[in-house]
Amino acid sequence: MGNPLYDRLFGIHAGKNTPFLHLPDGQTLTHSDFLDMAARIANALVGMQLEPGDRVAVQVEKSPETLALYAACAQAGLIFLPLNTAYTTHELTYFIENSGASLVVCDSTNEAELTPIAQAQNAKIETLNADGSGSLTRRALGMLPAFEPVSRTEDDLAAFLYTSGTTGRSKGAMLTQANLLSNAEMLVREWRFTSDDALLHALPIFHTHGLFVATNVVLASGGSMIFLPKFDLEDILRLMPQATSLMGVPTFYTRLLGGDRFTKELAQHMRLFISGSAPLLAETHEQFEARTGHRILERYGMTETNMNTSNPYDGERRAGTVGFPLPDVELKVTDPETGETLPQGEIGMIEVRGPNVFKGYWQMPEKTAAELRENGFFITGDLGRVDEDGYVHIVGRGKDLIISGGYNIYPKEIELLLDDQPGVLESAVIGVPHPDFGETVLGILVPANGETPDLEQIMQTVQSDLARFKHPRKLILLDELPRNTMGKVQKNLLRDTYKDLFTDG
Ligand code: MLC
Ligand code: AMP
Repeated sequence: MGNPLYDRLFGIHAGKNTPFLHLPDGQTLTHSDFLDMAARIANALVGMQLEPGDRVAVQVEKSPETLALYAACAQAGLIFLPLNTAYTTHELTYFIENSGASLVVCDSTNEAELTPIAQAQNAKIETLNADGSGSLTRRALGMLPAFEPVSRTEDDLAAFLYTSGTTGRSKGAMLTQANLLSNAEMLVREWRFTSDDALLHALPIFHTHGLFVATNVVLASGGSMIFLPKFDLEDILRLMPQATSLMGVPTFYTRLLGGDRFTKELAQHMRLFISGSAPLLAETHEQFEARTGHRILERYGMTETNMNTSNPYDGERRAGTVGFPLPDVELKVTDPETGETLPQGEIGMIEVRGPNVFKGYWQMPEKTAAELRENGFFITGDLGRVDEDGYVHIVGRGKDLIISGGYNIYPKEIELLLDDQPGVLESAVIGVPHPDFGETVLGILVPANGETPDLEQIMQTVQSDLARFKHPRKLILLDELPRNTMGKVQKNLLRDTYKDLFTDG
């Protein structure tokens, strides 16, 4: 029967001694080296009695071994569940419990803290460190570099990615093999990736962008990646002449343009710059073209759907738009109240349908039903319009969401924590413009009658519970929150009041 995900992304490279990963220390791993590593890990996983369909929760640094663990899960029919390395133990506990993970893979430094959480639900725990060392690789070393892929169909689950929600509870988006494959193979064609490409890879690999877009596209095309642990301006400037393409969030591009060492000459060998995960300002697009002669190709996607739209490779890449729906993706703009399709040009809710759209939220049938229509259309929560030439414009969000440096932050999750703090009556968390991250988090607190909340103490609690990127950059005290006649907090007024807090001077 085969295993489509493994066969079409990984297995196609069996025996190839062509480069796959160029590492910062100058080492190169061939496709064949990588597949050997993956097969050893797959043998180790099966040796731990993991069964197809089991979840493997992974919070580790970016390394070739982490990618090999992803390949091993595909090969062994396990569901890969990557987690942001910034998540605290408090946050991880929920993901491990909610997913019912059978194995937790973490950095050695977190092993002691996570062991009781894993044990509480009979999950095994293994370690994998940034340098590739750890108990998982020790087990894998003793294994054979060959593994017969477990039979799977395209409809089988391949990965869970947790995405926060407007209620503050994270939901596990269930992605099938078909979701990942259809998108990867489509993007290879749309963006013209070939085995000659070398992608400068500086994104994290625990989200859609770095894993299912960047990595899967390179795998499906047989190209290579210059595989960097994170975005470091010096590394990017040094290595760009060896690359053909870059995928990044808008912060990558504003940081590149922030100094004068990023020049036309440096970008000369590049074929393609792609941006997504957050809005790229038209101004950045224009500055980039003026500096390098390249027009950034902006695309739009999300955890639940992978990529939905893209600016064209050959035609006009229109600044401030996210391009056209991908060939196998249907996109419509609907009235958020009635769900009726709106006339072309009007602003409404973006809905999408296609082989890229996920299967639903893990064990949350009501949430799935609320966002995924029976006819297959997914209600994205993004507000947009389609212009007369068919380009999709994202004009706002119907969901209360902040995107900071490409990471999604749901205010509700932070408000629930702030509301619980001593001396706090209620809170509102908003996103305000930030020169580096696009948006950043501002917390507004209303003190309980006659009390003065201890802001330092509150920040300490926030730090111990929530990942660093979710922390409010500032807490402000206000006597009351602005409300409309229905009693709803008017966040738009707050956003307007504080819009210059981080951008002035
Ligand atoms: C890091 N910090 C952040 C942050 N990243 N704070 C807010 N928002 C972020 N995105 C924290 C750090 O912990 C640090 O804390 C401080 O802010 C400054 O860090 P830095 O050194 O400037 O950050 P850096 O490590 O350079 O990271 C910035 C970044 C990174 C933009 C390069 O966040 C990044 O790679 N973002 C990409 C996210 C991504 O892949 N999103 C895709 C989601 S998928 P301290 O304590 O030092 O002050 C998706 C679907 C789709 O959305 O369409 O693609
Ligand atoms: P996530 O839930 O992390 O997958 O984030 C998905 C969200 O990021 C989308 O619903 C959009 O709001 C936003 N997004 C992704 N790409 C773009 C883009 N090119 N322009 C504007 N917003 C984007």
